[in-house]
Amino acid sequence: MQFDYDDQNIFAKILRGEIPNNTVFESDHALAFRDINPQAPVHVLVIPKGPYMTLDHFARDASADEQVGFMAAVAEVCRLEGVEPGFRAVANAREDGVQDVPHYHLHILAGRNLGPMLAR
Ligand code: DGP
Repeated sequence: MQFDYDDQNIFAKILRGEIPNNTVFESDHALAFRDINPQAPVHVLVIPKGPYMTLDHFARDASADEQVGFMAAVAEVCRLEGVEPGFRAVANAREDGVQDVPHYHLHILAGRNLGPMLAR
């Protein structure tokens, strides 16, 4: 699989500080910020700082430090957002996954019962 990262995507612009965001957490390897169109009371996007398009791209090519750093950011977001009653983590990828922004991001959704996983 060939991954051609587009550095003009909106999350690349957020990482460069060209577009503002509502930051929840930031580390050397990851940025977490509130989704502009929240689908639940808590809707945070966690993104790696490196140029990865999708979860499978990140899992294949990111270094161990980047992967550990990313998951540590997920843990920190869960702690900060108080998701004890439960949450959902979603990573959309490519066309069939209906991914709009081609920079890997994990949606963290919480704050209400999220219902069935997929709408029919
Ligand atoms: P996906 O379909 O998985 O690629 O989701 C992309 C999400 O990104 C979608 O829920 C809306 C959010 N989003 C798009 N543009 C912006 C933006 O400029 N700022 C923020 N905070 N979120 C954005």
